[in-house]
Amino acid sequence: MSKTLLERITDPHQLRKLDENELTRLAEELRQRIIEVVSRRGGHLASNLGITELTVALHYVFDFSRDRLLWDVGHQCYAHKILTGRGGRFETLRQAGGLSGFPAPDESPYDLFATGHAGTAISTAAGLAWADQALGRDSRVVAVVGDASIVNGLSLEGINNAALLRRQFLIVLNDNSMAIERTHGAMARALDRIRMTPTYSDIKHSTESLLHHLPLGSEITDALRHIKAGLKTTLHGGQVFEALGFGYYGPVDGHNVADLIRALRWLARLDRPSILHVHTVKGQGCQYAVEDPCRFHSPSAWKVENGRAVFAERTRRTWTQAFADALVELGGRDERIVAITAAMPDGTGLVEFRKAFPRRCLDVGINESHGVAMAAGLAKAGLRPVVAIYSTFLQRAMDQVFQEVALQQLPVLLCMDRAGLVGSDGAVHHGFMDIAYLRPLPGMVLMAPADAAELKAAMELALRLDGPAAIRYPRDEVPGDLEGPCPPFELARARTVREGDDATLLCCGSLLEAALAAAEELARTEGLEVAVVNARFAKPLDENCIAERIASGRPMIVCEDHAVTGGFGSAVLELAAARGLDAARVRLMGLPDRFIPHASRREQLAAAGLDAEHIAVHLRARIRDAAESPGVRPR
Ligand SMILES: Cc1ncc(C[n+]2csc(CCOP(=O)(O)OP(=O)(O)O)c2C)c(N)n1
Repeated sequence: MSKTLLERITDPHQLRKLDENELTRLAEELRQRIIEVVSRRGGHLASNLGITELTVALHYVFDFSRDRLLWDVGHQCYAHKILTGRGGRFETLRQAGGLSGFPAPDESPYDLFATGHAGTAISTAAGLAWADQALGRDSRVVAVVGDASIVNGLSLEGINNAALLRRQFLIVLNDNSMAIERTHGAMARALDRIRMTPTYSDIKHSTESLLHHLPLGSEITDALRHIKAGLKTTLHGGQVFEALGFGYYGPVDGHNVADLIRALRWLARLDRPSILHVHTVKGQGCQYAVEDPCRFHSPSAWKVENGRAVFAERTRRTWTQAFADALVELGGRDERIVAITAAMPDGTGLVEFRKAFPRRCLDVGINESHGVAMAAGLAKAGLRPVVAIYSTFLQRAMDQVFQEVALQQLPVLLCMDRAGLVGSDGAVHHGFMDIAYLRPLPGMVLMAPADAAELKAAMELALRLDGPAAIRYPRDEVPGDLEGPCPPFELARARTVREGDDATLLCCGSLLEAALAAAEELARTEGLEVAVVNARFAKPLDENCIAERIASGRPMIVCEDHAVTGGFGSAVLELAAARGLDAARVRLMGLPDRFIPHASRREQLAAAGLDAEHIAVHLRARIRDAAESPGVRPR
């Protein structure tokens, strides 16, 4: 059987041997391969399907073994991975030990930065361009940025600076008019207007007829200059970029390999910063993904039945759903509540709230710092803003949490989804340090509920406070509710959920279920009685409860789905130091001081020792140590 084009291409240099028809076929084969693997592994689908022709054209025109290619966010790099020698391993996408779903320099020299957060490509590309020029290297630089990411503050900072470069520098604006949902905002409106105008191809054809009337022997470069002039006069949208000092070219049909190659060839030779505006369709070539690009932005595995994608039913509610339900209920009780998302209404669970209260839900685009600063403004004016955000993306807005929110002591509630290990998105998405960066802020109330009822109770308390608060919960299913009714959250009050004299498990957040299982296991197998305390607060601590348990001299293990460095456990040790307590029998279990790669969340928790089994082993060892050396400080 003859090999497919995809099987024949093991190195991007081999693309040059293909003609335009074959390149188009290759783009289609890439698309099919991506659908086949993502439908089994889960991952980013729609954005990757929209960019196969562009990826082929980029690798055809440039030589990225020496030129520089930066993907903004990086979630759209699957075709690039397959073309750069990783096709054979593509099957392992996002699995433990397999390929990452994002650019990964440890996989290939074709991936320059490990990324996953939006808005950075233009800045890093500018740095590379500047350095290459200073070091006398003649590499060409290309940054591919989506229409939603180009409005990110960081992208605009990069554009502002890159425009000053005196050398080739190309930004490819991949415009599919979508972030995860449709994009909003002034830039989206401007890009929409350009969408209404003819494409590069339309203009090229009309320009070509004009060229027939030019004197024979005209150079093709002259012709292209005319095309460019035609584009410039027709499309005022590009004038924004032109005014900033960029050459603007487009829009080009991003699914037409021949047009893309022609435009890229021209731009590769320019010795000034330029922008190529490409129109693509999110989900291209896959009907269900085109029809519902939001659902297929980053789906879990699915099967196709009668042409429709069918997903496995979830047995338990997710934390995101629990948050969504609680917010709708609380929003019904208090009309001052306004919800804010940075381009992630679906992922953060705001869709239901938006349906119920459309005028009280704001999507600010991929602009977390703006979202938080805006929340501060809303709070100052008397509303109760709830910022629904992934822990990892709140990092972007750290300074606004400090200055606009905490320093003013404004009642902004930060609801941090994906706190802790996130599974197959891997190192770039873990919410592993929110406690560490929020804890030093004076007046910040930082809560970690253990089940759905506690999440709602934590939100109720936060919405009664006069100052800032944050609540963290993971990307996971919510555990079954703790026994008995959920007592309301009281500031700095922990909740003891199991009594016992042999040791204490002090747990912050969603690991409580694993901690309880470990305690049950020790009771069942060895008759040991371990107290389990649900801390509820990472700040302010229930100081008396915790200090008493440390002072008892019984072994204590502190568990959290957060970096040990700077986390809840650190706060416990700070308390012990402040009170002059002997903390020799306190042990911290949390995330280690290394980046944790992609795998399932369950695998990651086990690797970090944060599952019931590891907690039980650790607990048993600490109780044994204490029994063997009563009164002696364990080492
Ligand atoms: C700082 C940050 N906020 C939010 C996200 C979540 N996110 C991942 S992809 C995406 C949409 C990106 O849209 P666009 O840049 O237009 O690229 P497309 O997927 O349309 O190709 C979002 C919001 C992120 N990766 N980084």
